[in-house]
Amino acid sequence: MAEKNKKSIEEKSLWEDARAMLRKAEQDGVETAWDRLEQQTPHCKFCELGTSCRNCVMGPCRITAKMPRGVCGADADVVVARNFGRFIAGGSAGHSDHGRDLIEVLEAIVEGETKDYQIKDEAKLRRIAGELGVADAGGGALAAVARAVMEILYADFGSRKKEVAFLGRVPEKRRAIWQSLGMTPRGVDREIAEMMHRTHMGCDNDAASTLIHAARTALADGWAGSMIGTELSDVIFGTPSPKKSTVNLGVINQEQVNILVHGHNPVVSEMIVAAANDPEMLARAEAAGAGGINVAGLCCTGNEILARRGIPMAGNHLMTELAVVTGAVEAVVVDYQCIMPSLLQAAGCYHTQFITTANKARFSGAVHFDIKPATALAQAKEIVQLAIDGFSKRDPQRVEIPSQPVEIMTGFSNEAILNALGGSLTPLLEAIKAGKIRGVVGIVGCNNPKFQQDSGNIGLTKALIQRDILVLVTGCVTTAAGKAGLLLPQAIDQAGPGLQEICGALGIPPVVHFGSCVDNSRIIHLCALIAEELGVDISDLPVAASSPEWYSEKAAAIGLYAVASGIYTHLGLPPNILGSPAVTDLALNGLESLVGASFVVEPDPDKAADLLEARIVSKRKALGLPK
Ligand code: SF4
Ligand code: MSK
Repeated sequence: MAEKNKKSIEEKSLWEDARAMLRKAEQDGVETAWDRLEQQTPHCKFCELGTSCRNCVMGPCRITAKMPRGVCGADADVVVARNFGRFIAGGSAGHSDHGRDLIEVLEAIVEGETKDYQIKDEAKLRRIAGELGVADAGGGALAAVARAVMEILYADFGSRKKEVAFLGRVPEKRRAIWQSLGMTPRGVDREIAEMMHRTHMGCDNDAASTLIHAARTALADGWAGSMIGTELSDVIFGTPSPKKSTVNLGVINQEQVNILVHGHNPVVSEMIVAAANDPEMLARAEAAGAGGINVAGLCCTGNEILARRGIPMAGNHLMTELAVVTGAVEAVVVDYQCIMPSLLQAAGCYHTQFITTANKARFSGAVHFDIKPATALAQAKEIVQLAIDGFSKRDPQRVEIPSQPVEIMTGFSNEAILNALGGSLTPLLEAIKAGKIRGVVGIVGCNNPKFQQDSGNIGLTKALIQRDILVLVTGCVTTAAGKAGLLLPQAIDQAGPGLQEICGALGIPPVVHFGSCVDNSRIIHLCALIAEELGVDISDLPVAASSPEWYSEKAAAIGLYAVASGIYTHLGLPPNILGSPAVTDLALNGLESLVGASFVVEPDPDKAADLLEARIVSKRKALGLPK
C-alpha cells in the first residue's frame, strides 16, 4: 500500500532546499514526515469523517448507515460535534497556556524573582493598563501597574468574570451578537473545561449547541489566551518594528556553532539568543574552533525572535527535520507545540543534541532543562555550552547546506503599521475606500505533507496580491512567503497596480509579516480597530482569512475564532467533520446567519483566491465602495 502512495521528491515540496535535504535524508537513512504519511495512507475513514468515538468504554463506537448510533445512542451529528469541540479545546488550550506562561514571567519580574527578564516596552504596558482600567496607568509606579495588569490577566483564566478583559477591544455590534448567542468568552480555562464537560457522555447532545460552545472556546483563545501571549511578549521583549533578516536553510552557517530554536514561546528562545551573544560564550566558541555562534529559528518561536530581533529563520513546520539533515546543527532547543517527536530520531542520526526546556513538553531520551525565570539566562548558557561542545563532533563529510539565504523584511505589529501610516489608520482606510487596496487577507498556519509543501501558501498569496489584495502572514506561512521573495518591498512587482502604488509609497512589501501563531490576535485587533473607525461590524469589512495547509488543533481554533469574530475563513482541507451533514452545513453555511461569516474549503489556491476575492467584492459593494 505504501508504494502506491509514494510521492516524488518534487511532489513533496516546492523548494530546492527541501528537495536537496529529502535526497540527503534518503542517503543518510533519516525518516521524514512524508515517509510516515505514505505508511499511514489511507487513513482511517471513520476518524477522517469524525464518526468514531472513544469518549467512554461502552465503546469505542463507529457510526455508519448500518450502525447509526453508538452504544449510548449518540448519532453522527453528536459524535462529530463532540470530536470537533474537543479538537478546538486542544488548540485553545495550547495558545492560552502559552499566554499564561507570559503572565508567570511578568509575575516573576514584579516579584523581583528574576533579573533575566525585564519590562522592555513600558509605554505599551501602561497603554494596556489604561485599556484594562488600571488606576493611574500612565503615572503610577511601574511595578504597581505591572502587578495590576498581571492580576487582571490571571483572572481571565478563571470562572469569576462575565467576559475576558480584552473584550473592550471588540466592536459593540460584535459583542451584542456574541451576547445573544451565548458565545461571549468568560474565562479561558472555564470555556475549555466546559467543553470537556459538555462532550462527556450524556451531556451536550445537540450538535449546534456544542458548536456554539466551540466558538466561545475559540474566542477565549483569540481575544484572551493568544492576545495575552502577544501583548505580554511585546511588553517583556519589545514590540516588533520593521527590520531586515534572512530565511531558508542557507541561514545555517558552516563555520559557526549552529543552534536552532523551535516551538512557540519566546521565553526560552530570547534567553538562548542572549546567551549566544554573551562575550564569554563567543570566546568559548572561538576556542572550540568555530567562527561564532549562530542562532536561527524554526516555526513560531522562530517568528517571535525574527520579528523582534531579526534572528534568521531556518524553516517552517516541514523543514524542521530537514534542517537537522544538513548535518551542521549542534543543538535543537525546543519549548512546545509543533515539535515532531521524530526530531529526536533525526538528531540521533547526526551529532545534534535535542534539548527540551518545558516540563509540559518532555521527549523521552532528550537532554532536559527545566527553565525557570529566576535562572533562565544561566541555564541558557549551559545549553549554549552543550552546543559549543558538540561543534568538534560534527562530521564535515556529512554536512550539506543546500541554499543561499533569501532576504526578507519583518517586524510588523499594529504599532509599526500605525507608525508607518503616520499615526492614524486614515491613509489605509482611504486606500481601501479608493480600491487601491481592495481588501486584506490574513494567510496563516502550517504545512501539511498531504500538500506539496508551501504550494498552497504561495499560490494563494501570489494570486491575491495580483488582485490588489494586501496579504498579512503569520506562523509557518511566513517562511514560505519569505523564501518566495514576497516579504521584500521589491515584491510589489508581482502585485496589482493599487498595491504597487500604496506599498511602494510606504516602502513595505505587499505581503506583511505579522508574527507568530498567537500574533493572529494582532490581526483580529487590527480588524476591530478598522471596524470601529468605520462605525461598522468586523463582518462588514472587505477582509478574510485563510489557512491553505493547516494541520493542527491550534489552527482550527484560530479559524473558528476568526469566523466567530466575523471573518470569512478559507481552509485548504476540511477538519474531520464531514461525517455529519448537519455539522458540515453549519460550518460552511449556517454560521453565516449566526455570526456573519463561515468557513469555505478549497484545496486549489487559484479557486480559493476567486472565492476570497468574490467575498471581498461583496463586502465592498455592501459598503458602497467600487469593486
Ligand atoms: Fe460509544 Fe457513546 Fe461511549 Fe462514544 S460516548 S464511545 S458513542 S457509547
Ligand atoms: S508553528 S501551528 S505548524 S503555523 Fe505556529 Fe507552524 Fe502551524 Fe505550528
